[in-house]
Amino acid sequence: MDLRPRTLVATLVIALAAAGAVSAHMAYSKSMPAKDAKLIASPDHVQVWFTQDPEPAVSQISLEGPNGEVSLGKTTVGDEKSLVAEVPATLAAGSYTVKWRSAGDDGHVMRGDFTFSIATAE
Ligand SMILES: [Cu+2]
Repeated sequence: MDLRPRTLVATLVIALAAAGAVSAHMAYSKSMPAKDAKLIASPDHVQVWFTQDPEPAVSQISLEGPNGEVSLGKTTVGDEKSLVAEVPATLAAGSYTVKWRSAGDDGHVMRGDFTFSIATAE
């Protein structure tokens, strides 16, 4: 390793930037229904797990279906760094997109979405 001061500083800057990029933002970890799941019955809730504890004040789960926006219950914090929202009505067959918005340790609001489908309604 080159131990000249300029090289050391450059190496340190690169190392810090890399560490920041890895740890800064919260991210989707898993969900129920799972991403790309093909269900045969309507789920009674949607739950999304993250890599950090979700901040309740900015957290929201919403759901779009074949007939537009589906109203969900209030988004609440669940177990093990998750958000949960009840699905009050039985969902018809079709393709659905879950959209989430939340923030983790650094306070940056992150958004993401994933889809699942229901083959037949119950
Ligand atoms: Cu961030």
